[in-house]
Amino acid sequence: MHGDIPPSPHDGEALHDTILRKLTYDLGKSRAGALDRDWFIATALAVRDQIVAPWLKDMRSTYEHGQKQVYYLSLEFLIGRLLRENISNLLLTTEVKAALASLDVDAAKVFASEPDAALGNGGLGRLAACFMESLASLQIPAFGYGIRYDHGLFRQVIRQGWQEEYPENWLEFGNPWEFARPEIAHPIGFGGSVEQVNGEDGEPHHVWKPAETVLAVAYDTPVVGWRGKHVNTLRLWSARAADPLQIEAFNRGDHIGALSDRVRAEAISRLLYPSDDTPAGQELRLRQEFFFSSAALQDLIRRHVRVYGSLETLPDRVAIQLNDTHPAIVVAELMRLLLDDHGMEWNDAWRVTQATISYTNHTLLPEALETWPVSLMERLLPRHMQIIYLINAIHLDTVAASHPGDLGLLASVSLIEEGHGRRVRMGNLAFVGSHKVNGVSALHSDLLKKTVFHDFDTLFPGRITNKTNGITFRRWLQQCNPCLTELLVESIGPDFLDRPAALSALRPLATDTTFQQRFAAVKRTNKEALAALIRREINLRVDPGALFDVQIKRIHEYKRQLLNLLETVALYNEMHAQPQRDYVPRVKIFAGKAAASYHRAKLIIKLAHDIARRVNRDPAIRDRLKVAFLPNYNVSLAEMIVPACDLSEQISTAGMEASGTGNMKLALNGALTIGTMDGANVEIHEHVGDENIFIFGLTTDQVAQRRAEGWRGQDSIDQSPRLQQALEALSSGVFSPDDPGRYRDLVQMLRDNDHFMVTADFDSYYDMQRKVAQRWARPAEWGRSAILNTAGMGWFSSDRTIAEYAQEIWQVPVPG
Ligand code: 26W
Repeated sequence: MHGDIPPSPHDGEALHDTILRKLTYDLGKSRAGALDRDWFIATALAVRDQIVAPWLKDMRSTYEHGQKQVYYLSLEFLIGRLLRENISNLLLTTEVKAALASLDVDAAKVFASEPDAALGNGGLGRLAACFMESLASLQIPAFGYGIRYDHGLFRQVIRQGWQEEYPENWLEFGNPWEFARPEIAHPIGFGGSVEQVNGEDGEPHHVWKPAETVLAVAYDTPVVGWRGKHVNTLRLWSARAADPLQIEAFNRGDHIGALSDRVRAEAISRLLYPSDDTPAGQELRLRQEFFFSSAALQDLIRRHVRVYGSLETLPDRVAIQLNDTHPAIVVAELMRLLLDDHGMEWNDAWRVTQATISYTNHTLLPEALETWPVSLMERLLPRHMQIIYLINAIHLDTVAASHPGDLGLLASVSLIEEGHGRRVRMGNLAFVGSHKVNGVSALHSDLLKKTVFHDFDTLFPGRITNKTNGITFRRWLQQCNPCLTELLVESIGPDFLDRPAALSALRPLATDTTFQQRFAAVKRTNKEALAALIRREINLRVDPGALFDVQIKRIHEYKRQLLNLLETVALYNEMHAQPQRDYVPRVKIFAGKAAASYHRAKLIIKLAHDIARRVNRDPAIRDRLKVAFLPNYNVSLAEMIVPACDLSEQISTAGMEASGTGNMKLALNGALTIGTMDGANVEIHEHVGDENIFIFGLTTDQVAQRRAEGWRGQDSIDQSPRLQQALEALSSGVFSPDDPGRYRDLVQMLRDNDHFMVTADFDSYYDMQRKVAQRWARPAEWGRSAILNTAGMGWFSSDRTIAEYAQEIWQVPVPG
């Protein structure tokens, strides 16, 4: 069936036997001595065997048919666990569970013992993982390229309410999914000098002589699509020193110095940068970016030349997508490889580069737009800096010719930022080197055109396009919410499993009382599981009958966890002031990590804990309000919280959240959203209908207007007695009796400045939360809205997003 690929040695053998064989011969363990973790590895290896033959077949067929391949370059892939995903996509879930049961092994424990691959910070990294799954599911030949960090995102421990960071060690017991490819090792240069030599053609040629060379070694993980129809590759690079040891130094007795080159080289793939805060200015970060960008290009060029011969045809066979500017150096590196290594003329090389590359922008926040000091670039990547200058000179000449005398325009579209210390603007480099540039929601793409890339949009009309983000429904519905999936299959048939838009067939059932009850029963089951987890993790009892109000995402001021917490305080005050009123019981659930250096975000975590401590123990509140902060948010925790959520908090300052994808996961699983007109909330609002979402707050334009008017937080606070009272409680130490001044500066910041407009949106948020409570008090109405959320989310499948990229950016066919 797979040509000359022999069948897996375990084909035809019961899965039970294969797992046992792996345990015995690959792990060297007996059944009696096996830990859950050992069973996980044995099971994963058995499952992996089933993946290999179709994987090799798909790769071969891509070349045989001359198919164009997509290369998704991302510094982050936030994958989570793979066992449940792989067996689900291979339609082996029942079989694997039965095999483990027959071995007297608890499948749930085996699944839970897989460590999360947390090679990402948040939305951008998780999007890359969803995209890889959708590419395989749509049978589009693709490679993901990234870094195999020894340590992913830090483990968050909460001590006395404060976040502490500890290294995460996902590879500690080995990674059964990957194949090490020590023979695939590309040399990556750093530093040194550029020599000009005269070639045989009499033209000057440039030769970069790096001072230092590090090897990029490939590790491949197969990515299985839905129904196992297609398998792609995630190729992650690990850094190795060219020389593992300086023998001479070692023999001299300098045992540490003998390893210094190796330690320096291998530092490149040691650790994921928690860069949601500010772009890490460290040189190491730039080394990481160049390391994986160059490895990816060398790899795909070698493959292309081997199969197709000439690099002139690169854009016909290769589409390179840059996930934000982290791999933007690819523009200069591809030019260098084409010019210096393959002898192409400048104009041809530029045409090939632009036609091959496209770039996705994920944030408008100015502090997150990458720039690198020219001096650093000149030292680390001297040839690239020359090429960037040349690209810039040609680019600025063209602009000057069409807009004579417009110096402001030249300054704004230059690849170099002049002024205090010259810097290379990676966003501008990515823009000019790409044929398409996209934002990640309709609003965000619109704002790209109006703000950061306004001048570029005028110069290159049509280059900026929108590709609204999506999520893979396999992980975020089928795998994380099997009860709901089963109910949906029973009610509307299995069509939606292959065609997410078919979820709309659910709409007529939204008013069906029996269906509402079944939908609610599924939610209840998921909430009971989450309640048990909350009890286990933070020793807090919560009532699964209460409204589960959820805010799960990175902790950042623009995401406004503080707004949610202030509303919690105001509600708490209200419960004391008006104890006889009817309040719907509510559990406020928070989870998320703060960047280690982001002090205010860490203070917000502390505030959540301080509020929780007081509210949860207050006998006057009884069970009507509970606050739970779940530590160490990651993909696996999200998979527990998402199916159990009633109310999804998407409350960023309008204009600041590029898209959001958690908003999609929660709504898909039947949560109602309370949110601002920001990111993809705008499109979720369109798809689920105005009466099934709670939109509040200032719009992007209103935010901009207030800022222009010199608005201050105090102006809003003066209008709101309720907010005054809440702020007074914080600044006087009601929630921090051990350190009454803990929140004084935070409150003062809200009065003086409040850049994120927490105070401006407070009243409308508070009022909207009361409408949420009213709806909750009418279960049939809530149930109807919840069902209509699930029914309306089909469009937000990452299959739809990827199909749009394929057709409009990559020019690759979407089979089927
Ligand atoms: C300074 C704040 C900040 C926040 C995030 C700086 C940098 C980042 C990341 C590097 C970029 C990122 O993760 N962006 C997120 O990308 C998601 C996928 O497109 C979007 O859904 C999120 O809205 C966006 O914040």
